[in-house]
Amino acid sequence: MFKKVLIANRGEIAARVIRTCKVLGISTVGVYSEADAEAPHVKLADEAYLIGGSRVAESYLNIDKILEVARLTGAEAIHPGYGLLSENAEFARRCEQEGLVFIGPSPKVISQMGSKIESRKAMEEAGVPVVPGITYPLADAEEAVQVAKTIGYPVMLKASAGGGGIGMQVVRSDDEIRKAFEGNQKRATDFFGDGAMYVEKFVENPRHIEIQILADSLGNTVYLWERECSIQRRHQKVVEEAPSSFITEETRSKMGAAAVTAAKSIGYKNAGTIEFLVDENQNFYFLEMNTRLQVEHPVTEEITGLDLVEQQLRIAFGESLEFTQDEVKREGHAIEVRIYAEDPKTFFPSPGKITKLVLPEGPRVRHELAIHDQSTVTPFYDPMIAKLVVKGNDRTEAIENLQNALAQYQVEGIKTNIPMLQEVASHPAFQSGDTQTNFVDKYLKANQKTAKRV
Ligand code: MV4
Repeated sequence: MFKKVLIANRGEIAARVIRTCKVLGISTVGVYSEADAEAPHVKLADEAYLIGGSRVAESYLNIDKILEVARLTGAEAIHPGYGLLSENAEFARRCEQEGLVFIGPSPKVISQMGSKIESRKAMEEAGVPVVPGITYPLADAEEAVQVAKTIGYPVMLKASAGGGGIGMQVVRSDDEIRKAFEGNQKRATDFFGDGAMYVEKFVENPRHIEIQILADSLGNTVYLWERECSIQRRHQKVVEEAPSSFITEETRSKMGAAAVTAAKSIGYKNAGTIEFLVDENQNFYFLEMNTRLQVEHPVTEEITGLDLVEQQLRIAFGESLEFTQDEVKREGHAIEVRIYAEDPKTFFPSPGKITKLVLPEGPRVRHELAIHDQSTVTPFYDPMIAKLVVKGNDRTEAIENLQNALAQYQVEGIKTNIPMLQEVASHPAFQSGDTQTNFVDKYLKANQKTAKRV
């Protein structure tokens, strides 16, 4: 196993990766920005280095600086966490050039899956179901109108480089496409430096269900069941759970097999996630592939008993998976909620100093923390400050544990979304499993008030 690993990230994910490294006897190198001098991950790492200013462009995205720290400390591998440089093909390539192991797939696979058009094309060729649509960039709005004629309205106009809903719009007529095309293309160009657009059929009331896979460098690939992540607000996930209460055993095994096919067809290596849209009739369609560890990985760990960071490290070191598909466990039900430092009424970030932090305890409660009592939440980074993960023998028990844990959770000094999470957990629609992607707009009071204002 590696002796020393650099963690090119911050917050709860850096702390999470360091924890597993400690268990495996791997020495850890942290990096941090000026704003993060007192952050938990700096204290947890065996050694940590200041790499620049508070803004991510000056520190956590500074490839040269991070590679310099790796060189100086003798780290053998870099774990990128999620966000930041985790899906940056250039960073993965630079690691390779420096003789460092990037804990992730090859740069080629990262860029292929980073393009929605390229990934749709690869999946279609591999026989993985994709939403009906095209796999080449549109020349202009008129071409989009022509394609919409063949697939039928409503369609979705999407940016190939898209993320967070940017450059994406549902359109229901020729005129709407003509009105929407240029604006979305411009937004995609401004945000991603890539204005390639495509269209696909709009799936009504879908669920977002993703399959976790593990693939080693020897060609072994397994799926670790699914996560249901339909409850989102403006493309920010809020609640994730495993298993999904919606899909049948038959859909589950078909989606798992499709995810394994997808990973094998591109020569994937690492932990990875294949996102699918699932419609009301259990039809599923490839949406995109995430070539990193995800925020919501703990729910998969809770039901399988596996440590996904450990698996990533073993795979990156060249080890073979130690279990087969039949040996992957699925036990109980796990739910994760994301705790954001935000005003529950306006949803604006709420930076400040945490004056009191009381965490619920218990055998079925797990915390992933980016904060501690007296720590300061700065406006420079993602406002997610913690994740609460609960388990139960079944979904009902997990929801009960979630409600109890949320009731005991105390954060003072900053505002958090805990009231909104309590509203979700106690909502009859959530409890009955009616968790479609429109859940927040449809059921949550606080959101409905602001939705009208913005
Ligand atoms: C869709 C869709 C319906 N039909 N594509 C949103 C984020 C981006 N990654 C893809 N998204 C969607 N793509 C087709 N063809 C609906 C969404 C969507 C959505 C998907 C998952 C979770 C929440 C969502 C909220 C709004 C729209």
